[in-house]
Amino acid sequence: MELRLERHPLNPILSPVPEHLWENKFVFNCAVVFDGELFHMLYRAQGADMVSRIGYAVSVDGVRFNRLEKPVFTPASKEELYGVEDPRITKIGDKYYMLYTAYSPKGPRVALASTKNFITWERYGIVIKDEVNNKDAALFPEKINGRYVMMHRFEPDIWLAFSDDLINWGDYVSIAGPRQGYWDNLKIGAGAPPIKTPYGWLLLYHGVEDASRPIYRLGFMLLDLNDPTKVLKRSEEPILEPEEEWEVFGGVPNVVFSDAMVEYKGKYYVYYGAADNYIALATIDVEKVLEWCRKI
Ligand code: BMA
Repeated sequence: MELRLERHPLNPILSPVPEHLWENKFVFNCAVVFDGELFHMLYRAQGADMVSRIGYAVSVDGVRFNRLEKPVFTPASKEELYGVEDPRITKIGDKYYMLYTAYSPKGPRVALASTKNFITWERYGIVIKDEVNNKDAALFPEKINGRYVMMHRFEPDIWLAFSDDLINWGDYVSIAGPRQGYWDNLKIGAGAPPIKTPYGWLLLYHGVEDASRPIYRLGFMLLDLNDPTKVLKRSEEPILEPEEEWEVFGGVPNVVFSDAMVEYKGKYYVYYGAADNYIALATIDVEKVLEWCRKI
C-alpha cells in the first residue's frame, strides 16, 4: 500500500509580500508547531538581497495564517552572512528548539536557537562543528536511551548525532542513503522532526532525483523506537511530488520540500515549500499512515 498526500484547496497558503523588502521574492521552507490552540509558523523568506531571514505567522485553523511585518530571526554572525535557512522546531520541556541552516561563504552548517514565544531567542551557534557542509537537521522530541538525538545531513545520507546537553554533539552515524533506480537516487535529508507512533519513529523526508534539473519529492521512513539508527520501512513511491504549476515553476523549479508535520483533528498537516517560492499545505489521515507503519 502506497500513501499519497492531498493538497489543500487554498494552496499556496503563503506567498511573497511585495511591500516587505525582506520577503518580497520568495517565502518557502517552514517549521510549524501546534500548541493545542494556535499553529505557529516560522518560515524562510528572501527579498531583494537574497539573504534568508525567518518570519513568523500564526493561525487558528492551520490554513489561514497572519504574519508579522518584520522577520523574527535574522543573521547575527559571520557564519550566517548569507542567511538563516530551513528552520525545524521541536518542543522539549517548556522551550521550542529550532535547528536551522546557518549559511556563509564557508558553506551551510547546522545551528541551534531556542524560544518560548517565537519572538525572542537564545542562540547557541553552530552545533555540528566539523568543517564540512551540513544541513537538514531536526531534533527528536525526547531522549532515547538517555541521550538527545538529532538528524542531520552529510551529503548524500541522513545521519544521526547524539548529545547529553543539546549543545555538544557527537557519535555521528549514517542511517540511510539514496537508492539506485528510485525517486531518491541522488541525496536525501530529513523533513519534519520525527513523530512517535506505536510502531516506530515516523520520519517525513525529502529525496532528490538526479535529473537535468534535480526533482525534490517527499516520502516517509519508519525508524526503530529504541534504536533509531535502524530503518524499518521506507516509501517505495513518493507521497508528494511537484505537479502544480506553482511547484513546477518558481525560484527553484520542481521542488516540494518540507520541514513540518503536525497532527491535527485526525490528520497529519504537512507544510512544504513549493519551488522555493511559496508555502503550501497537504494532509493525510493519521489512520492511513499508521496502517502503513503497521505492515512492516
Ligand atoms: C536544498 C535545501 C532547501 C531547498 C532545496 C531546493 O539544498 O537546502 O533549502 O528548498 O535545496 O532548492
